[in-house]
Amino acid sequence: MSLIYLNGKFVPAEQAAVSVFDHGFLYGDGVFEGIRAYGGRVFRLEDHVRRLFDSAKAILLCVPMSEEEMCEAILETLRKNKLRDAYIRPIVTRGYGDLGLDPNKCSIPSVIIIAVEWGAMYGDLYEVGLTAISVSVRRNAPDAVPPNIKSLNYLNNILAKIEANIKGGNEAIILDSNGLLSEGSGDNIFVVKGGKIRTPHTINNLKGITRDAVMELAAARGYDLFESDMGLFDLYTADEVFVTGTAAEVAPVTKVDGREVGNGKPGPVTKDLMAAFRVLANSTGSPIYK
Ligand code: PXG
Repeated sequence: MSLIYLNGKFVPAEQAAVSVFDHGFLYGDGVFEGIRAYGGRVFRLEDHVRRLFDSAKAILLCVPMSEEEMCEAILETLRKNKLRDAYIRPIVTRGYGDLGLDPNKCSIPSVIIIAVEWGAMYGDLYEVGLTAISVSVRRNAPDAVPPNIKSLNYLNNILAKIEANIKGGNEAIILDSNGLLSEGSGDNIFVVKGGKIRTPHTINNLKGITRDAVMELAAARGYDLFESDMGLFDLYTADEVFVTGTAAEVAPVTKVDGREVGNGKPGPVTKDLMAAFRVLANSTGSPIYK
């Protein structure tokens, strides 16, 4: 039975509960992170915790602990559960309030950390590649719910995922209201054309930590990589497309809206970066056990 960190205590999973009056539940008023541990090390722990605190700051939510304390609580949750390869989900909600949406009625945020054993997300799709579908639902505008906030309100992404599921895709490609590429339902997107790698600016997507890592790896390997606005045409005519995310890692996309990407197989740049990411993820990170 796994142990959940709940407001400073470790509680057996079946007893780990928050109130139905928690505004995280009532309004999606809260923030979260998705973090991986590989072989006893947490990948980019400080970056994830920084983003969690940035998301909280953007919604004027004060996390009742320091970033260092949050890192330590995450490591302790992994130790309590004797985990080495894991998926970690820290959550901070507005906390207990009344049925009104005013966050001022909530005095104490809830802090939860869930950690579970976790392997690869897409199985043999890493060899075959994902089938992606551009969906009709648009990414939240930066002046609505900024897509940079990893908030507990994921309905925009869930609607996109539902549409991709219905249309037979493994992942959704979401455009913004101007028709520019933003991201997948849970990952960032990269396009390779003529040896150059491009990814959207982060105004309309989550500032992905895997995205950052892949950009660093690409630079170190001498690839020409830059951020740019792109549309469906760039996807349809790409040599290679891949997505990046904590869950997805680096995953090839070999079909978009019925069009084969390149020759319909994962391309050389994608494969190179997949391998480089695997090495990085398995050789760096904050040690769980000293
Ligand atoms: N965009 C969105 C909307 C995300 O939710 C990413 C990009 C990639 O960011 P990172 O920092 O992880 O490289 C995410 C992260 C899941 C799952 O269960 C999804 C994410 C993370 C963990 C689990 O599908 N998405």
